[in-house]
Amino acid sequence: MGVIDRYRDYLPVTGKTPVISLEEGGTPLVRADLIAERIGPGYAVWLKYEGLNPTASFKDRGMTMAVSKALEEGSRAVACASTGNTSASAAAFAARAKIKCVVVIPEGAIALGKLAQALIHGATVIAIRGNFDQALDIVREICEKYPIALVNSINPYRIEGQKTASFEVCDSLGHAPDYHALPVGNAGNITAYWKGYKEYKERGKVDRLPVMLGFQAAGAAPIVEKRVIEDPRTLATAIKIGNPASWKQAEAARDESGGLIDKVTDEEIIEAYRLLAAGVGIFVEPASAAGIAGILKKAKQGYFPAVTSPSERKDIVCVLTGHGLKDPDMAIKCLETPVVVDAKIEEVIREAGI
Ligand code: AN7
Repeated sequence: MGVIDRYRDYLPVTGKTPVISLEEGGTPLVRADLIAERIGPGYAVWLKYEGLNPTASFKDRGMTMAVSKALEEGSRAVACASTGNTSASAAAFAARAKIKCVVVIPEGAIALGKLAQALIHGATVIAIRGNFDQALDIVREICEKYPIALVNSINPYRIEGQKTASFEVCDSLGHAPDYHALPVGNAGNITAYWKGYKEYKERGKVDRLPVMLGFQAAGAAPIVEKRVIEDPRTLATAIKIGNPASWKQAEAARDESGGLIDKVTDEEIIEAYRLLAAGVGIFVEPASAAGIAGILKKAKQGYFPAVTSPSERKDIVCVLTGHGLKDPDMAIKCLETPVVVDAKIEEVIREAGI
């Protein structure tokens, strides 16, 4: 069952809404003691593994809503600007809905897996000589002038679908976490999680709210630096965004929850990326490691208070937004290439150190 059918009572859908679903959501919440040990005694770290959605990123939750509502409202085409994952998701759901999908991306700044997805799902892909923020401006204007539904996260239905992830976190834990950490790019995800947590509390499903911890890449940290970044830079291409569309909402989530939005360097991101893969067994794309890099950085700074009683476990949920196979180039780039030997057993044994 997809997120619309599972959480229908919390979503702006009716019996007349044509549900376009790829059975998104229902992703696991994986405990990661290796990370928790680095936070401190009494802490548990849970990884919401959103890379296990149908197009391998968290975007599918919002996209099922956006495309279903676009279809309900009579649109025959959807469009988005994207750093990659939104385009992959939009292309897949549009294919399922049998409508046209136009995606505008920054040339040369999209991970290979994401571009392959958009193309194979049949989207019309246009690369601009410019960055994500310029692509979004163009698509916004096109959708104002033509009968095409904009499916970036400024589309309120995207946020509605996306918020189901916080319901799942609460349903899995049996309560809201103490802290909720995630990467921040265009800031739709942090906006949606916060909305979801608040709604679950209003409906009496949980009795508290988490502290929201958002992390931007240091070279693309407009919210942290309180200014638009004209030329954002980071190897985490998914969050290479200089002027987030949901800037204000992200600040509201931070302030209302008593949380923070901080930045992590590319080195810290890659360190967390490798730790997740080699130490925890979960392969994510670099942007997804920003949340882990962030909590490790905050732990080193003494941000997390000591837990005094063993019965008072504190839960940190970290969202892993996209699968590592989205960006295979990055994994290969930061590792040594395999040694090549002659096809002889002795040579393989020697190199393997058996
Ligand atoms: C893996 O696909 O903006 O703060 O166009 O792909 O909600 O933007 C992707 C963003 C984090 C940031 N992790 O989320 C796009 C796009 C991954 C992402 C983010 C993105 P938001």
